[in-house]
Amino acid sequence: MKEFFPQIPYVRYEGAKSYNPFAFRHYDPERVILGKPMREHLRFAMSYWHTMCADGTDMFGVGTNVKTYGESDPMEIAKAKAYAAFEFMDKLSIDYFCFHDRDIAPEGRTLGESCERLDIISDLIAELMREHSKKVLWGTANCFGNPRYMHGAGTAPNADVFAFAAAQIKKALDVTIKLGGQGYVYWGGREGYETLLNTDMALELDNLAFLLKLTSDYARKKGFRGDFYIEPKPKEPTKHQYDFDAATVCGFLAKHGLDKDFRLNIEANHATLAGHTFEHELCVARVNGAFGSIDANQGDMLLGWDTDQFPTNVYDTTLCMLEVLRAGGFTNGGLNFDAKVRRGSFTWEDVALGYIAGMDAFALGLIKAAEIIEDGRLDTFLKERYSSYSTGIGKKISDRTVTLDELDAYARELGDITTNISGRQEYLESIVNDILFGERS
Ligand code: XLS
Ligand code: CA
Ligand code: CA
Repeated sequence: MKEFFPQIPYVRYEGAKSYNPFAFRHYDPERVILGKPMREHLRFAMSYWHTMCADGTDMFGVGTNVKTYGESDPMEIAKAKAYAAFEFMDKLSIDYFCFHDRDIAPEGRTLGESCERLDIISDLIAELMREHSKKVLWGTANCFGNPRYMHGAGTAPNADVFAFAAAQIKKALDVTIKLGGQGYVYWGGREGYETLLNTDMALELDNLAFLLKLTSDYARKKGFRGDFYIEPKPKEPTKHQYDFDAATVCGFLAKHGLDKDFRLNIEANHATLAGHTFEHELCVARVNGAFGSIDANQGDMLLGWDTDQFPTNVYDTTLCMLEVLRAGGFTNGGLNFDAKVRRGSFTWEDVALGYIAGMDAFALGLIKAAEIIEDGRLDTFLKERYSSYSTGIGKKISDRTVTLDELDAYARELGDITTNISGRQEYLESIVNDILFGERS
């Protein structure tokens, strides 16, 4: 079998003292944290699009890393790419991958030809999955790249485009089911708008909900047991993306009766673009019973767009993993590296080093989040902060047994409120620092 990446060795855990760049310093797959191996907590996935397809092209220049795998015919490239993908996942100890239909097989001249190409390549991928023991975290359809989707897919003003998108998603679901995918993502792509002068927002949103219902019902009928995810993003490519943030999406799902069947795929970079922290978006998902999966990356606070960088900020990964642990961990979801190296990091070694950095940052985040829970000071503080709801009038509020008249009478007796206690934010932040960098760590 041809080796595509002889320059990348099999990456193993060597411990925090190792200087080997091609070793994990924190990700020790079998190490048990809070009763579960790290591998099962983290469920790392490779994104097929960034890793196997994106070559560094940006609006100012062509690619800097060739990703044709020694072939020139599009279908031969797709086959070689599949072999290369499994070699890469093996070398990085990654168990899952995520893909768009068009990442794995090139679009044909007609929808029929595109579907045939997907059948051929997904047969090969199914075989490679068995051979290499890999799983699909989620699949999706690229309903944004082709010019036909210039005005959106499910929200397009042109009914033919809606029909085309529905058919494309139907096939992407077929392929996801065939490959045993544990999830299916609907990212809004170009589902949004630039100006209300040419947009019927109510019609577009209703159509989008109908498309989700139609296609998710189809998948359930075909026996799909995994999760459907919506992936919030506030802007880019359109000025107003309809799936702005977790709260917007939860409201949309509830309004259209989709909240029972859909969860959220939260991406770190999209959270910060929406003006939220990553952990805020995860918490909104969790408290709405919609926590599902994560696109692991990070943005650049000085840039206003979606840079999809490999996540290396351990403060963020710690607070993220704290949310994941509080949500009870992943069920069908996992950590998909929707991340790419910078254009100037143009070698395959850089791609591998990006994954190692990201996987180690999340492994460390998991270790530290578990320490925060075991330390208990944050949880104790939180419990104490809301303790007024466990006795007296607070207990009655919690039990929902209080009446408005009772609250009125009680409040009139209070005089001025003298029972507020400090929020202690600075102290709590120092506890996090203590756990991240302190003597005990
Ligand atoms: C783009 C999105 C996209 C989805 C999958 O910003 O992150 O890559 O995750 O279509
Ligand atoms: Ca994403
Ligand atoms: Ca992104």
